Amino acid sequence: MELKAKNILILLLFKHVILHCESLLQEYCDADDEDCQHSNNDLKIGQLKHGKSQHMNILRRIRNKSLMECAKECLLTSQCKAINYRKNWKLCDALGERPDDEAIQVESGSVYSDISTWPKALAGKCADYNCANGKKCIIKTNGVPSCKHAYCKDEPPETPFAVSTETFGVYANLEAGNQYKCINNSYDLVGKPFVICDKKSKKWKKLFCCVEKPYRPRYCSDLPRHCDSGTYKIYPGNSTGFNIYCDNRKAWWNVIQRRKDGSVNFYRNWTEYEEGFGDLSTEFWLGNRLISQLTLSGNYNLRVRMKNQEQGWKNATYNGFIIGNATTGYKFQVTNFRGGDAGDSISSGSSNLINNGMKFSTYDRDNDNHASDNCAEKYKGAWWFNACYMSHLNGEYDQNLTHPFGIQWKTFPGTVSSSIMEIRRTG
Ligand SMILES: [Ca+2]
Repeated sequence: MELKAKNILILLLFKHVILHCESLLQEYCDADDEDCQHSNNDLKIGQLKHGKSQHMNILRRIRNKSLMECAKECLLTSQCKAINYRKNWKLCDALGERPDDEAIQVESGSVYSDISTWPKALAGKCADYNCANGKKCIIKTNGVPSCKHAYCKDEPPETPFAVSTETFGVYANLEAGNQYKCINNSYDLVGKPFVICDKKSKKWKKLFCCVEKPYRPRYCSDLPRHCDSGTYKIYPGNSTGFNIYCDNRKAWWNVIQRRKDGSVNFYRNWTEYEEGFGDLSTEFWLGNRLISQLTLSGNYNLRVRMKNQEQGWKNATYNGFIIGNATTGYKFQVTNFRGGDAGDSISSGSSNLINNGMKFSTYDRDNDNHASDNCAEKYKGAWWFNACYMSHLNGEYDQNLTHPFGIQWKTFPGTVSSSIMEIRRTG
């Protein structure tokens, strides 16, 4: 009985709202939007706050929607509490929790409406179907409701020394590209001026950082720590600069090699290994010339991170990493093994297999210690071969291969599926 009384009260309230708002609602309906134009008591329309909008916590910004469709999108979207609707732009914002009342601003041409004042029935079969944060309800072709990713559920990342240039606030749709600029011209914007909600990871990605001028890092560790891992141009020595992948994990590391998916062929000749190849965002070899140039310009540590199916990620770190110049055959040297759960497969093992101290070898330049074999040719890669190796991280990418073929690190048994070789300046 109590429930029934409550329902009647709600109906009466809606009726009041509709009578009161109908003329106002009309002006927000498009001429060809029949549903909206002829909304009546069956559609208990929300309370509209004219000339208002919420500029924070915008879960989704959807273009080309009518007001009704906008309310529907909000009902489908998990965590959606209200909408902004801008008639002139046909622009719909599905809004998350309002941080405080001050988050509602004056904005002419916008209406704000709390979603609780709209009938759930607008969402059809999705009306009582709850999706997890970050998702929206969709009706599959067989008529059954289901959830799919629609926005980044986390807060957008911090952007030191930068401000958003989005007129209507930062929004979180999958693939949203929110534009930013640096606070003033004492900063250079490095990268692309966007923060995006990445479609693949469903997480925010910051594609830039604002760095105090002049921007001329000699190596990755000259970058401020608030910059994210990514590709940067560095200028070691008097060089004109080159692009490198900088990894920001507890400290800055310069990445010199990466394997992850077999998308790049690593069976290449001397010149290609000398100049570098591949794609800095996927798989690559930075190039012996540049690795040599970097490591001869200061003291570096080498860290190798590797993953295989059996054991997951493991690592090995070395002090004093140097690659000699071209006349030494890009000779490989580390001072000592510093530690790591992957074990040492560079400077220990059988003396005829230890890679430390060896020249680089490719199929077209046999600098190895094997009298009859060309190790690079035999193992379809290129490395600092002895006769032949304890480690070979430039081997053929094929998860079906087993030792001695494929990508190998002797003290980390199993074929490696991902590897990262990175170096860090220590002085
Ligand atoms: Ca040989």
